[in-house]
Amino acid sequence: MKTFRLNQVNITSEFWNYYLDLIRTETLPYQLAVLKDEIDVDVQAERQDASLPAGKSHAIENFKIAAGLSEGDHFGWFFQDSDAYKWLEAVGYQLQITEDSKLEAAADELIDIIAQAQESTGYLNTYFQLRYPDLKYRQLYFSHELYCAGHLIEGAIAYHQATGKAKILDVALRFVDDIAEHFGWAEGQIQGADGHQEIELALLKLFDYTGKQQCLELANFFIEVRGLDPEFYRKEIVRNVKDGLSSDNPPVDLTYLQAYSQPKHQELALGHAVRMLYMSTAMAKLVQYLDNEELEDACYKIWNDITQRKLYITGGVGSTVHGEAFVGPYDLPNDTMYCETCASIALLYFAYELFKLSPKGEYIDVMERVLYNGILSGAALDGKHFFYVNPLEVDIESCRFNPDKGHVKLERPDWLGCACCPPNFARTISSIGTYIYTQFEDSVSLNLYVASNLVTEDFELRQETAFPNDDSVSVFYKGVSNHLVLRKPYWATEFKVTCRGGDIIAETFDWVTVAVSNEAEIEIVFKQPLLTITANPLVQSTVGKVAFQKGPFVYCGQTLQNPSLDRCRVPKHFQDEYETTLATDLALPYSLVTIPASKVSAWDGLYRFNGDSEVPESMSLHLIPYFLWANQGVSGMRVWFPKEVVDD
Ligand code: FUB
Ligand code: ZN
Repeated sequence: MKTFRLNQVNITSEFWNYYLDLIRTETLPYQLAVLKDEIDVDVQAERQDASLPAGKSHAIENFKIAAGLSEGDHFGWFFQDSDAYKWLEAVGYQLQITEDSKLEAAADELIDIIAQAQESTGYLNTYFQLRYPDLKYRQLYFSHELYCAGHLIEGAIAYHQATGKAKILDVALRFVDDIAEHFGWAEGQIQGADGHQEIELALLKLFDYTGKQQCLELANFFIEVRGLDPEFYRKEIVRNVKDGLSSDNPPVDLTYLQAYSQPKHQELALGHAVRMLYMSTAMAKLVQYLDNEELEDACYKIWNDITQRKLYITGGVGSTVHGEAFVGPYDLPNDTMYCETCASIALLYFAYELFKLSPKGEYIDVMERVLYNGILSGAALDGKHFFYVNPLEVDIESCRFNPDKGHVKLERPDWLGCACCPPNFARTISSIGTYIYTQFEDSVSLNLYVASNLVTEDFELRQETAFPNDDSVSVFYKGVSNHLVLRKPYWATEFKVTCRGGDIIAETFDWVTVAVSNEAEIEIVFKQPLLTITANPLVQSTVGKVAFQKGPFVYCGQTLQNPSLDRCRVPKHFQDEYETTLATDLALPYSLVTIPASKVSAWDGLYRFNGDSEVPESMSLHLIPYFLWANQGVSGMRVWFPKEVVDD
């Protein structure tokens, strides 16, 4: 199995090109200006807590100070460096698909600064270099040094792949050497892992890219060592206090950072959602290189725990702000949830690695769900405003007054003090081309319907479609004999495949396999009706409610179009009585869905006793794709709608 390089996949889809162009021409220049503190933007803390850094980014200034090019102190989170690395990674992906000399020059300038900030040993982390040089690699419980190293590695690979310029890759490789010297099984080496996973998956990418065995071994080491000694972090803290290096003595929460046991023995998605999913991604990646049944089994168990019990319909994960974490099964509150954009991104990565391991449609289904919903909602259509938290229900007054919702923002801020999500969005969407096709031993799968051309040495494959705004896809194939495995999305009805020059040789509920030789033309036609979604009744927050989906998009209602949204009830036995219009009032065209609904009336005071048989008034409920919400100003919003209470 292998994925195709981004420069082999030329995206022609209007929908996706909107994002690709937006990120290259608007988002990345904007993000760079923010990272350089060059523009006046409103940088908000990600949640209500006056002690959190906000107000400016300072990410690039931190590198300049560490490089001796500027003076001052470190500002921002101890992982602020990673914002710049993720930006660089996004630039790397963009340059693989489109030339942009301005962006490349800006990236080169940043790389020069980063390279100068690196110590002669290879170590590179501006927070520790500037603030706590004596604590390097000694506070792994929170330090994020290896997390930042991981993002440096990913950025370096993407940029090297795009430009062939080795400078940043050399920086990354020298840092890896330094890490390999300090961490490992040998006596005197550190036998512990970074509190925030990321290095593991990055090292595996680096192994993929360079073939360096050291990277595979180190990735395996970090996966194996995690949770091996549950006392590791406590001992580290005690040692620092004893050595007079730090007075910090925080309580250690091993579940939060998934170090309560070794990953191969973990079965549940617990703790901080992004950490959990970066780790799971690395686990699923590792078993593609090293046989490890226990680890593989753990991946499937974690996957099932998430998708069967802990996944929001929007592809969001992480039900609580406390620790930005997973909680117990079926606990999916719609209005206090976390659903960090990064967590959905991490779930996309995990899903795709599992798909490569075991090509089942369910992985692509989830991948597509997070992509079109929980990830796209992370950025505004102008590419310059970002959500960190992606709610499924927003009541304006409640968000203003209820401190339990202090993290739920009504509009996407310009930037965030903890800016992990904005550049994560940019790098992930810029690499969309990776997810469309996958090469297996004797077949190519078409995972996502995205108008594009795939060109390899052996064949050319073209998808022509206006999907998601159309119900058909034409596939043109030219090249060696092959099997094309076409995904049958679960949301599509009447999925029909007709071939000219190819034969359908197998069909399951989620795939159609077509044998092709030389040249073939395949026509796929399907329907994307409005689907009503009901959650397992064990999910208390959605009892008696339904949500709507059309094609890959989950829908939501906004108070802007539906002033009585919070009193709205949808028909109990909803049939097909809805209208669809192609709306063009936003930068991207979308299907506006209108359904007949009713609204109940409110009264003065709170309670009435012994019921009341008031007749609800009818209304039309206007629904838009969830990812588009909050693009037209402050608005209440909801994804789940209570059903009408009527006698059967
Ligand atoms: O800790 C680094 C990043 O910041 C995490 O992945 C996010 O959840 C945010 O806490
Ligand atoms: Zn984030």
